[in-house]
Amino acid sequence: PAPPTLRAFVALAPPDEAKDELARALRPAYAAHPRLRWNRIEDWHITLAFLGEVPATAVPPLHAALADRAAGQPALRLGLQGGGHFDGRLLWSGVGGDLDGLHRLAAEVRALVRALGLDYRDRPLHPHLTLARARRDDPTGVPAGAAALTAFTGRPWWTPRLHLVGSSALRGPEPLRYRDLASWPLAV
Ligand code: 2AM
Repeated sequence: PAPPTLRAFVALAPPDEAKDELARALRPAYAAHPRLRWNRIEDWHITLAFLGEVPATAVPPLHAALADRAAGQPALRLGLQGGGHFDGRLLWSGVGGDLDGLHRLAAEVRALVRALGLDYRDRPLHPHLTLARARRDDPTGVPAGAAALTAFTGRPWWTPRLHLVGSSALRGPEPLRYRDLASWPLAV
C-alpha cells in the first residue's frame, strides 16, 4: 500500500471580525447567486504555499520549521479589499495592506518547504481569498459576484497566526473542506 500522505497548504486566515464584515458585504451576492459553490466562511484563508501531498514522515520537521518561521515573523497588517475572478470560474476577494511583507513571508515559507525536500509545484503568488466556484452550467454568477466586490474595502487587521491546513481529498459537487492541522502565533 502507498504510504500515508496528507494534502496540505500553508495559509493566513483573517480574524472573525474581518470575515463577518466581508460576509455582510456578500449577502446580496449570496442571495443573487445561490447556485455558486460558496466556500464555508470557516474555511476562508489566504494561501501562502500549496504543499500537495505531504508524506507523514515530513510532518514533524514541517511543523518545527513553520513554528520557527512564525516565531520570527512580525504580525502583518492586512485587509480584505476588492475582488475578481479567475476565468469566470473562481470568485476571490483581494488582499491589501502589507503585500510586500506577505510576499516575503510566502517566499520564505516556500523556501523552507523546498529545503525539507517536499515535492511540490506551486503557482506564482497572487494573494487572494477564494469565495466561490462556478458550476459548469452557471457562467454568470462569478463575474457578477466579482463586480459586486470591487467597491468593498474591509477594515485592516493584524494577522494573528500562521496555519497549516489540510484539504480533504474528496472531490465532487460540494466545495472542498479544510481543517486546521496546526497553527502558530506570529511574533507581536
Ligand atoms: P485557490 O484558493 O485559488 O483554489 C487549497 O487547495 C489551497 O491551495 C487553495 O487556496 C488553492 O488556491 C491553493 N493552491 C495553490 N496552488 C495550488 C495547486 N497547484 N493545486 C491546488 N491548490 C492550490
